Amino acid sequence: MTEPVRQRIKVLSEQIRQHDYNYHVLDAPTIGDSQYDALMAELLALEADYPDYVRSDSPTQRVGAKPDQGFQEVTHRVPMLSLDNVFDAEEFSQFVARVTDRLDGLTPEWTAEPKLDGLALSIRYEQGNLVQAATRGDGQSGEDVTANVRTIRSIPLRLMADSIPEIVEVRGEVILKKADFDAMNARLLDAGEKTFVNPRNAAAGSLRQLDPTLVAQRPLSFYAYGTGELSQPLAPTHQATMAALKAMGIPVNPGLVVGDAVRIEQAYRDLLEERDQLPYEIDGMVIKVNRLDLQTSLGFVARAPRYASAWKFPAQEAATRIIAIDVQVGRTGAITPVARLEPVFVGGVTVSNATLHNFDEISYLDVRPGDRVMVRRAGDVIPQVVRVLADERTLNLPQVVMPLACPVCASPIERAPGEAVIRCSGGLVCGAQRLEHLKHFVSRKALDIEGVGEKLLELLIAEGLLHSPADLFRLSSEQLVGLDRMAEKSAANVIESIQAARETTLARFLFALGIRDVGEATARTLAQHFQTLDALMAADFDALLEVGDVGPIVASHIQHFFASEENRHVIQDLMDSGVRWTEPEPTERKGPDLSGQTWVLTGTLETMTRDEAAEVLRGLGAKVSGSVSAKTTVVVAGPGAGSKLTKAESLGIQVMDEQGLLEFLK
Ligand code: JCF
Repeated sequence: MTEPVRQRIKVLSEQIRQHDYNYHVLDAPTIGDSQYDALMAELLALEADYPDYVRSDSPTQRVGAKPDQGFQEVTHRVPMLSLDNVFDAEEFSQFVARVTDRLDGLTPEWTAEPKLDGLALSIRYEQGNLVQAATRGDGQSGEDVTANVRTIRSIPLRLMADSIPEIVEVRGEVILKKADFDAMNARLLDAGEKTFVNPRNAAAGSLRQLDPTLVAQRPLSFYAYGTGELSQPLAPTHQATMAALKAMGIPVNPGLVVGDAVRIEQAYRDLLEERDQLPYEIDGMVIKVNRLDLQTSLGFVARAPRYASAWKFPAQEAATRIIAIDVQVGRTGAITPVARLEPVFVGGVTVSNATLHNFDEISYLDVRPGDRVMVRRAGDVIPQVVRVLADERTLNLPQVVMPLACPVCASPIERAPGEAVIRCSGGLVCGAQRLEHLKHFVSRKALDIEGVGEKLLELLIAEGLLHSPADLFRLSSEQLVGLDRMAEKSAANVIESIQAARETTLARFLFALGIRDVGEATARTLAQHFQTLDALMAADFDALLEVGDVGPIVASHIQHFFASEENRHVIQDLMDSGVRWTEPEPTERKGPDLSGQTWVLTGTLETMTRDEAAEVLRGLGAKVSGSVSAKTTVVVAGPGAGSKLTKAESLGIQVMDEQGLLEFLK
């Protein structure tokens, strides 16, 4: 009678193990969360009824008891090495030259992988079972964190492959993915607990938490990057070692590149570009000699191997001092506090301003002018103040007070219930809002008026020549000459480009109006859905909700916008000034139907810009994405295409060049 139960427990355990592997290692789950939960629930119920059948490697047995006295010390049988660093292409070449020299001129093959910014961990398997996990410590000995590591879902409690060496030590990095970090901090904040300053600290703090039940609630991940003690070799190269670990059920970083030094240098540039899109934080790229026998013959100096190096990225956080806190008024009246900084080099550029988002953020951070702070700049994102270096505040600094009136036009300030943002109520009466509004109107993705920039707009506003967008179309070159020392020829050019911009599209026009929350993509969807401006203006709330990606908030912003007498006047004025577009033809499309397809454009195109190509593809129903994944239908690659092309090739996705695209569209 109990044999079927034992059998069922075994089957369930194996199924769950397989699903863990599909999810964490292959990144390709075959069932949904609720089905997974159901399997787990059935197993838990059976084990509760038959405690004798509970095995220590059962998927239910990840959370164990708290160790009595702190963590035990573990001596690493093979030391855990750290890495030497290089910081630029020059130092990278020197590293390559040094290694090549030591190999008597043999040109080695290299590997490159993202350098995960987490916490190094060694996991020991004996007869395929996880028996011990230890932190790096000083490289010679670390702390026994086995009970905590058992709670990490992506780490198998038992290895999967058929023939496994008696002893396998896996070395890798424990990390928190960016999304998991954000969610975890939000939860901690909700619970009134202390939050972590970055994913690395959160991963380290979680792993060194004494109570495994608490660790189990922290969404830690693990990626292997090598091995420690092995009772027999796994493979002859680093690349093959990673493949062997993956086959045993260990997650390995998917971003491994293999090639000569030129290929590695290209991989560095690609990775730097992709950095912000990756789901986890990285602080550089690890470069290794691929062949393990060559690694061994190169040996190591002090605590780092000669065969490897970390090519570091520019730091994304740096300390500096706040000189002052100013406020800026945006296009929609939103008032944003801005920190003026002592210039600091961070994220690859010198930064002297950082956003503080809103006044709630200022009180939350308790940041004051004069404070030393950490500033973060990631990719194209606006630099931000992430925390105050509280220990370094020596004087009594004044707190920032929230303004009651707009600092530009003195109109009263409003705050919508439940919103953190405060806004100037002045609308287009406010000079700052008017300037931002006009800047947006002429910008590249709106009416795209070349030659009209912030400086000229400021001058025109100051001269009283520009109140609303339509005023632009009434300007004459005589009015421009002399402004900002503008010559007749350039004044004529500006007027010409303003006049040319009257010919536009409905999508661009809608975007240019600057309706709150109506970005480029929403404007395009609205134009496609309603076809005409009149139809959109006549749409009621429910009709707006029928549009994909328009929710109640956006719908109410749209209604609010068109309900305003003043806005309707601005629109009429623009039409009267000759702004026009050809209404899209309702059904007929000139080209293949690309509905449901996802296209990616990369590299440079010659006969058109990428934006123009994207517009054509969207017109045919395709979605145009910035990154390549298994869901990508076609990648169009021009000269200079990098990692996106490589990825498309490795995923077997159709690739075409510009010529191919033009043929295809015919
Ligand atoms: O991703 C990492 N942080 C990382 C660290 C990757 C590696 O391949 C490493 C490492 C530390 C030491 N390899 C060694 C030998």
